[in-house]
Amino acid sequence: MAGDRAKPCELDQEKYDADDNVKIICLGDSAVGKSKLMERFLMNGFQPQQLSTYALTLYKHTATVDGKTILVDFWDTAGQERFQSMHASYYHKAHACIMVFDVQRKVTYKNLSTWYAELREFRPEIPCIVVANKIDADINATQKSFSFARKFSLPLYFVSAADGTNVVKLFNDAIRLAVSYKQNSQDFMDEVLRELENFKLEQKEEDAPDQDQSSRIESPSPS
Ligand SMILES: Nc1nc2c(ncn2[C@@H]2O[C@H](COP(=O)(O)OP(=O)(O)O)[C@@H](O)[C@H]2O)c(=O)[nH]1
Ligand SMILES: [Mg+2]
Repeated sequence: MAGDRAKPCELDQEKYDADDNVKIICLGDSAVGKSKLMERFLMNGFQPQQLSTYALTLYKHTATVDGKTILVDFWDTAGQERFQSMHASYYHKAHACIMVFDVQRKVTYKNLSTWYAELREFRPEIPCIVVANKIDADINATQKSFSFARKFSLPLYFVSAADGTNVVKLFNDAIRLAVSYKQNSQDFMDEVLRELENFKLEQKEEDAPDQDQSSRIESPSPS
């Protein structure tokens, strides 16, 4: 109805220009676990706002980064991802992206390239974390090589919304990346990549070559 198109204040995106406000978007196919991940992270006292007119859900969160209080809005799709494309306003002013696939469904991994292309069309520079979800359901997933992340030099996290593995780390890192992007610094992104790289090396040294089931970063191609 054209008459009552008054913009709800929740969608006033001007606020994301303020220093203490960041917007983090979540992308990925239907049913990969995007909403479950949000809920898992914000388990205590989250208040999702369903904005059904806009096919999205906002999760509000307050974080402390370097002693500063940051208001974080996580944007979650609510059905529109079925069309493998989001409205431009979804990307508008976003400071970081969490891009999820389901380790049990290969097609959701393949579709990352479509999501990534659309993300870069609207937000060429924002930090993006690739998330392999549901590792609880496929214990061998962490052993597989998911080259997509490496190809684009993106951090890759193996997580489970069901049992909580790596969920808090994922979101806290995403928040730091968003804040650091806002401050025009690549520093934290570099730090995360370095940390993941070291973790990978440590794992390689520590583990028996075949049987390890612990969560680990993807292995580089065999040397
Ligand atoms: N085993 C397992 N199932 C999960 C996990 N995360 C989500 N699911 C299930 O996957 C389905 C889709 O989750 P949902 O969060 O709605 O996906 P979304 O469409 O990406 O938001 C639900 O049945 C969840 O219970 C996980 O880490 N492990
Ligand atoms: Mg959802």
